[in-house]
Parts: sequence; C-alpha cells; structure tokens
Amino acid sequence: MNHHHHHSAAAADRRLNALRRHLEASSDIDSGLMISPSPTSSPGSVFSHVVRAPEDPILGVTVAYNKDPSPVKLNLGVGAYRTEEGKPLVLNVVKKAERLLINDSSRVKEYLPIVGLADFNKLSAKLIFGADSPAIKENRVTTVQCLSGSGSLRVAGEFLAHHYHQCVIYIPQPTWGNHPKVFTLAGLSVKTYRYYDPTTRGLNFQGLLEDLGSAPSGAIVLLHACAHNPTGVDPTIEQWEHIRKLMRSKALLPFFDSAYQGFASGSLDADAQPVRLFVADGGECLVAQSYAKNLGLYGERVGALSIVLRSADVASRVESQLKTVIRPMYSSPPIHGASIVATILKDRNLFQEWTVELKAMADRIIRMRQQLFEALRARGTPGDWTHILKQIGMFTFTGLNSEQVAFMTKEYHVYMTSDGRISMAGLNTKMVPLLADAIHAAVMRLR
Ligand code: PGU
Repeated sequence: MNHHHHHSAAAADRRLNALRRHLEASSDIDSGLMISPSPTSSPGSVFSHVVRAPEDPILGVTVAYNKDPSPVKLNLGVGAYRTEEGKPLVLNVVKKAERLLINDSSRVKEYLPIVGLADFNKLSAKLIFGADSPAIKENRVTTVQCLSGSGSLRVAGEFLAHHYHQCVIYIPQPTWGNHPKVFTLAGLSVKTYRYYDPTTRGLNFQGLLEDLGSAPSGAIVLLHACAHNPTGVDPTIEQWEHIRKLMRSKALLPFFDSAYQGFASGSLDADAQPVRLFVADGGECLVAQSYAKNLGLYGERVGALSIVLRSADVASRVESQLKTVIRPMYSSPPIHGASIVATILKDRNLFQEWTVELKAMADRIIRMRQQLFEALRARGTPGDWTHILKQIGMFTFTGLNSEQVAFMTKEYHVYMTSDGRISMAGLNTKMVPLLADAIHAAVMRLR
C-alpha cells in the first residue's frame, strides 16, 4: 500500500512538472519572447539531462592542440603523416588518379552496390593476400568495401556476433583504444591477451602464448597485422609461426587489423607476411584493411573487409550476410576513395610510383627515430631510449607516464596521448629539439 502510494505520488509529481513545462513553453510563445537557452541548463529541452561525454582519448588530442594559441606547438597525438614542413601530405599518385577520374567523362555518381566497387575489392584482396594467393584463385575469399579500417572492424564485429558460434574476442593489451568500443557495440564480448612487457619494452611472448593457450576453443583473436598500435612492437616471423600453430590447434579464429601495410618495413609485401602465413595453411581468417595511412586517404574513409573461407560456396553465403549487415547501417559505401585506390592498384606505373612514395614516408619516420634518439643522447636524458630505434611503424611507445605527458603539454605545448605514445609521423627535423627538451625536462622533473 505504502509502496503503491509512493509510486502514484511520484507519477503525480511528474505530471505536474510536465504541465509546468508545457505552460512555460506556451507562455513564451504567447508573449512572443525568444528565450535563448543558457549554456548550462536548457529548460524545455527533452535532452536537458544529457551529460557531456569526454573527448576521445586520441582524436581529442587534436581538439586540445587546435585550441592552444601558442605559436610553437607540436601535435604527436593522432597517427597521421606530416611532411618535413609539418604539413599533411596528399600523395602524388593520389593527385594523378584524381585527375584521371575527373577527366573520365564516363564516370558517374550512381550508388555503388552494397558491397562496394568490384575492382577495388578484388585489388584489395590481392594487395593483402598476394597476387598468386590460392585462396583468391579458389574463390574462397569474400571482400566488401567498408568505411576505412574502423568500418571494416565494425561490419566484421556485427557479422561475427550474428553468425559465429563464439562471441568472445581477445584483443592485445594494450591496443588501439577504439577496438574494445567497436567490438562491444557490435555485440561481442571483449577479453584481452598479454602482449607488451613494459620492463623490456618488447613483446611478452610467453604471456601471449599462455593467454591464447587458455582461451576458450573457437574464440576470435584480434591481431595487428604489422606495426602494432600503440607499442610499435611486432612478433618476429618465427614467433608468428608459433602463434599460428597454437591458434590453429585450438581452432581460434584469426582476425587481422591491417591499418599500416607498408608502414612497418616500407614494403607492402613484407608487411603482409603474417597474414599470408595464416592464409597459406588453408584455414579461415578475417582481415580489416585501411588505406588511411598507406595511401594518405584518411578522410576519404576507404577500406575493406576480407573473409577467407574453406570453400567458394561458404564464401558466397557469407557475403550475402555481410550485405544484410551493411544495408541497414549505411546502405552502400562512398565511391570516390575506392575509385582512387582502384585506379592506382590496377595501373602498373601508378602502383610502382605508390610504392616509392610509401617507402619515402616510412624512411622519413625512421630518420625521425634516429634524430630523436640522438637528441636525447646529446642531452644526457636519463634512461635507455634504444626502444625509439627498435620500435616500428608510426608510433613510439615512449614509456612516459600520464603526469609526464601532461607536463610536456602544459610547459612545452607538445601534444600526445596520455599513455605516452607519440606519432613519429607527426615529427620533423625542426621540431626534434623541442620534443627532446620536453622529454628531458619531464624525465628530470617527474622521475
Ligand atoms: N586500426 C588501427 C590499429 C588503427 O591504429 C587505426 C587508426 C584504425 C584501425 C582505424 O583507422 P581508419 O581511419 O578507420 O582506417 N588509428 C589512428 C588514427 C586515429 C584514430 O584513432 O582513429 C591512431 O592515431 O591511433
């Protein structure tokens, strides 16, 4: 009785408040007054209860950087390539491809099919699996164009949540911060496996084997195809072979995230080796590809999801279900970025030019590693900094803690993610002294 009474009193309260709001709103209209909402509370909005979400841990660094009025500042947060002049780079092959597309009057802007541009899909599979891949020849691969790497991960996640018997996915510890969010929202259950050892600043191979060894049979395992983000630490090819054997013996399902093909070694083929090792045994796997970094197509949102299967028959049925994931999500992918990629990948000369430009980006990053290492040595910064040279890909996982990072940002206007990751691709010769001074001061002050 008491309980019931309490309930109806609350309901009456709610009705009264609603009435009050209604009267307030109508009197505003009646008197012709425009009440501008105050920034803190917006009376009358059905969303006035919405609390502000924190900025994204990676993309929020750029937001903070853009707000900083300092004339000398450095953004090493987001993994985006900058030139020696500190400018974003549009690859020359991309400009050439865009000119070809514009001058081709047969090009139209019709909808692409749900799975995207057919040429783009074929060429993307060839790029990651190799031109002579038996899986491609046997039609055991389905490839669908997706919204860059992130979209490919999300589409795969939803497909797996609906059609795979095991909903547990293991991701490395640490990993790209969006991985757990994407997979959780897709409906998978996220667990981690040990990957990085902070004491050696290298791979925790033993921990990795133990954790995958005790994973439930059939579990999905997310692997960074190359240039692991954020650690810059990859298994050797022998270690990959070990991982492959263990995973196949336990029927763990490999899911490669390939966001940096060409950025680890400078060679597209060398960076695809781990993926090709897994495909060569005839088993099944998934690969999410991004052209954001290796073709500099960040904002064009161009990528692909490939699933390698046992037979052509299964592949075609899987593809039909990928379409049912994509159609209600965004219907079909955009045409421009995929057309650029297809134009480059199918032309021998443009492809060759791309490999040269890609190698130049990878080489500049390696030079930045050497320059930063030398600059710290010249300053006598305490600690072993050889990991700056050893780690590969876009990032150095410095080992700096969040207080040191906050100090560097506040005192030196150097921006980076709070886990101590710096994007070497955002560094240039002119800025090396600033970064080295900032690291040196942070280490001296906050040891
Ligand atoms: N997978 C990994 C491992 C990544 O590092 C990134 C991008 C992606 C997927 C997704 O990239 P797409 O642009 O969707 O193809 N990580 C960068 C870029 C900024 C971000 O967080 O999206 C980074 O700085 O970590």
